[in-house]
Amino acid sequence: MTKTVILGVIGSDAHVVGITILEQAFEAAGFDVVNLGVQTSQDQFVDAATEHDAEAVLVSSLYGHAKQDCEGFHQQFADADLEDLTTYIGGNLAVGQDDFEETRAFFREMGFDRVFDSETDPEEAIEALRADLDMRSSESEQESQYVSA
Ligand code: B12
Repeated sequence: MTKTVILGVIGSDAHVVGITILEQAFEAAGFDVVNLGVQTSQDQFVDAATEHDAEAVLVSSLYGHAKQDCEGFHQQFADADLEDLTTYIGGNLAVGQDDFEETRAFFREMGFDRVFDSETDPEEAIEALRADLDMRSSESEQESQYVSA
């Protein structure tokens, strides 16, 4: 079954080239992509995920304000009963040349399942998402078998 992913650039960020490439790459890989474009609010991500019954949300941020823009992001999904959604973030997530492992740890702590830097090849994210979604569906199949047994 085709999996739907929501894609957007969060906050006031207007860098559009990266998500255009990601949109094309994910579509070519067989995903249904809902591209919310630049300057997307947290509410718009949540509304789109609900409306399209999405499997994953991919957040892009290039201008260095991702930490502020993502505050409360996962709480909003939890409030909408979407806490099981797979969430990725990528781009230039911090201002300047911070140690990316620290940046990754920060966003993982915030609740993102995976955190990618600006050198990421879209294929890497596609492979990761395929693996994560397959894992999730086989886990829930196992759970439902267990529950029904
Ligand atoms: C073009 C550009 C602009 C253009 C944007 C035009 C447009 N509408 O897109 C303009 C001139 C408007 C602009 C403005 C600004 N910019 Co600018 N911009 C760039 C620049 C030169 C290229 C960005 C780009 O298109 N790259 C090409 C695409 C293909 O790569 P990408 O965007 O990185 O995306 C890839 C990866 O990051 C990754 N990725 C991205 N998101 C995600 C998400 C997920 C889930 C995954 C898996 C992967 C992923 O995959 C993408 C595809 O391969 C970069 C520097 C650079 N060389 O990257 C600076 C840069 C991003 N800008 C920067 C800044 C600071 C700004 C401004 C704040 C400047 C200012 N003071 O006004 C403003 C912000 C305006 C705003 N509201 O957003 C900084 C950010 C610094 C930081 N984060 O520490 C950079 C890095 C320049 C720098 N070295 O200082 N910018």
